[in-house]
Amino acid sequence: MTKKKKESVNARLWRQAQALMPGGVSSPVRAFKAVGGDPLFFVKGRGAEVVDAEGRRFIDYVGAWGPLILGHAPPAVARALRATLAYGWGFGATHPLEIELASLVQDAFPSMERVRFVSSGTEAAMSAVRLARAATRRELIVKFIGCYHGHADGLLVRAGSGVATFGLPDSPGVVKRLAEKTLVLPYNDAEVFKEAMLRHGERIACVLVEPVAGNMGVVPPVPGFLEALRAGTKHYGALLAFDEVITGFRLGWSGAQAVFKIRPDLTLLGKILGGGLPAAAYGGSAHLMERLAPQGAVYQAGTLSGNPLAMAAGIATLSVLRRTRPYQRLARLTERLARGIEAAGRRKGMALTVNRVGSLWTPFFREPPVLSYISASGTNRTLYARFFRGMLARGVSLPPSALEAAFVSTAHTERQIDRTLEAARKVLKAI
Ligand code: KE4
Repeated sequence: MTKKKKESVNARLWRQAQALMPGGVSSPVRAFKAVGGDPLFFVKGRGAEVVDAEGRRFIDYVGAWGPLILGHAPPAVARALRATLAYGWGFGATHPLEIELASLVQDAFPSMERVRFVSSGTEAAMSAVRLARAATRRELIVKFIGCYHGHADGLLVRAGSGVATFGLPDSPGVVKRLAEKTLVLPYNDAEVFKEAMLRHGERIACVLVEPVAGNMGVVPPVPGFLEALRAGTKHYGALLAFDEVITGFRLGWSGAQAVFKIRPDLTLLGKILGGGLPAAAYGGSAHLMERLAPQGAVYQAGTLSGNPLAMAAGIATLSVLRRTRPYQRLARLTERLARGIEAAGRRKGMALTVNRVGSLWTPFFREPPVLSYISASGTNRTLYARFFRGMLARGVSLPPSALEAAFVSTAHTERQIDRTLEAARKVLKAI
């Protein structure tokens, strides 16, 4: 009689989760489908480390997908949350903490003369698009292949057959005639953008872009690309929206728009803005934002918008960032990590390039350069999956998808970077 293998804690949780939630997750990427194996259940985080349900510890480079730039459970944020909890955490009324966070946002992003808080990046993106359509009285929008702005119908759109064609639904349930209102263009191709604006510019309400792409893996803008978007939108009277949900407060205190010196008409924020709690925002000039209800007629609302707990976590997080400006150290740690992984790949004679911008990084298993969705999606996903699983086995948690950004936090130490490189050298040697 073969003894039934005792079910591990993780396996039990995974079985239970799948019986209750579609795919066993609250967001698809968490299911590890792109890398294989059962997902882990992380139950504790401290600094740059997470602990799974079986007590295994990992150096974490996912950071809850970007919000945790200060690492897990930073004391300053924990203190702010405890203090806020004592007074209750929801009133459905404007709260003084919203004023405090909005003023921090304005300090960082002068282009955001008015800020509207929402609870997710998806909400920020869909609302900004609605506002842009109302303000310009135009229907068409532009997004770029490989960029992700949340799952609102009009943004779950993939490129059509041609290079600059109107979109096709990228998910069942997305209505075709809505998808066709979105022009999907190749990221980092200023010439195709210019041609598209020549043809459609007068009908474009807004051009939405990740100023540094993080959702095809990390792909920086090539010189001139963002400038072309700014010039083209200005020329044709379309609005330029920077989706800084990842880059906001990540690339620097004032995000990508300060790094690249481009003032967008609309900015989307999220992730770090809430310090790990549900908060996001969109904003722009007072003249534009005053169109929003209740001042104007453009409707957008949210029960939990401006939630005091999320505001408190955001204020504490941004206050630490504004005071400490940790960006040079973050970039230096990330550069050392990227160079070390590339060197390990070279020793193995492997095509391996690590894109990095500030504390964002992605290993691509292919020859450089990786500056477009076509080149990013050409990464060897099988090798990435083996790398991912090998690193996990050696106590390093990476994004469970080859086309996502990894994140270094202020909690990562030189020693943890060393340990990560030791693990990478062993894994790359073995795969
Ligand atoms: P949320 O609706 O997930 O809060 O934000 C959507 C969004 C908008 N803009 C950018 C640039 C984003 O990266 C995101 C969400 N990012 C993904 C990971 N790349 C979140 C992780 C997930 O989907 O589970």
